[in-house]
Amino acid sequence: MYTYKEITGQGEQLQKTLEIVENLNLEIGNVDQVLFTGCGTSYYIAASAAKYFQTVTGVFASAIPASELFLHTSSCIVPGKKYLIVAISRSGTTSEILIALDHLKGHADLSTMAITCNGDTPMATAADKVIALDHISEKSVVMTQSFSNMLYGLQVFAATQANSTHNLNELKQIPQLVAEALTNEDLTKVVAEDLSKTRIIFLGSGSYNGIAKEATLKLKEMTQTECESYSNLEFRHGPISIVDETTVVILMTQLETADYDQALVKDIQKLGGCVLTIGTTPEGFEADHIIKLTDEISDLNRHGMYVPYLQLLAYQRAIHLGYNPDKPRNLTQVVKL
Ligand code: F1P
Repeated sequence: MYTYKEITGQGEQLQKTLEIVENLNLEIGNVDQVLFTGCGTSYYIAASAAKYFQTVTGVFASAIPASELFLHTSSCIVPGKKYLIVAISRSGTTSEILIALDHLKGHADLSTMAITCNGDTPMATAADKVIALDHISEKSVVMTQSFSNMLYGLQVFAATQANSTHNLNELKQIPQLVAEALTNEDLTKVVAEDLSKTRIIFLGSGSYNGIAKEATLKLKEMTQTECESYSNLEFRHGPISIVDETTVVILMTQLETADYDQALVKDIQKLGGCVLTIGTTPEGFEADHIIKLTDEISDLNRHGMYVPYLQLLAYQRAIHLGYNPDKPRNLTQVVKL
């Protein structure tokens, strides 16, 4: 199963990504807005990367699905503003991203940067600057290492733009921590293999919301389970009505949201739902299952550590259900229009 190998072998690849991005000269100059874009998993990278970039650099950043950039340009681009478009694609050949880059040329004052796992593609050629992570050559249809490495690469990019030694030093610890993370696979199996839970919800807030969305996509792609994701407290505003004893909520916790997260866990449990938390939690925090991550890395830089658990959970459920995660239904590595 190459999907399994790609999920569990991420630490080494992240180290290589760090070295590549640190050694590139990626000065972006003065821009009003950085617009991160991609499709599917690559769009979810954009969602997390944009929030991270804005927090670390103070430059306004947002994420837009690539198709929106050419279908609804004026809702994404303000005339007269200067943009950096960051195009994200594992393959570098997805139709929407190529159409968007071509379309925007005439519509905005912009420069472009691509991040991809294939530096020799139309997207890389079209962009002014490229982060080429050619060491990631995934066989799996579903994106695993490519998600974690492109997101991590963009975090290192943001920290170097901001000259932020503190953030960079924390990010440098991530490859080793990820390599050590998956030693106990039972931590996710307890939820993945519980088939009495048929409704699965992923919650993450801030720059973790893109990861919650990606976790949902991984589970859908590998198991065709209908699942949902929300920003943590948004879950209370309607979606919580679906909670019952068949529901499991996987909640990404951070130290700065812990009090709110604890109250949310209790509310879900009161309705019969089960909660697995992944993240940093203070002493005394209660949930049905807890995967506790180190708090030596701040909330801002810990993303890479959550990802393998969420990918593994989808993989384990697929195996338990008798599906082949290497051959997901109705999917191809690249979608072309
Ligand atoms: C993006 C993508 C994947 C999805 C599927 C089809 O590809 O939409 O997220 O899982 O395999 O392609 P890319 O633009 O990053 O190559």
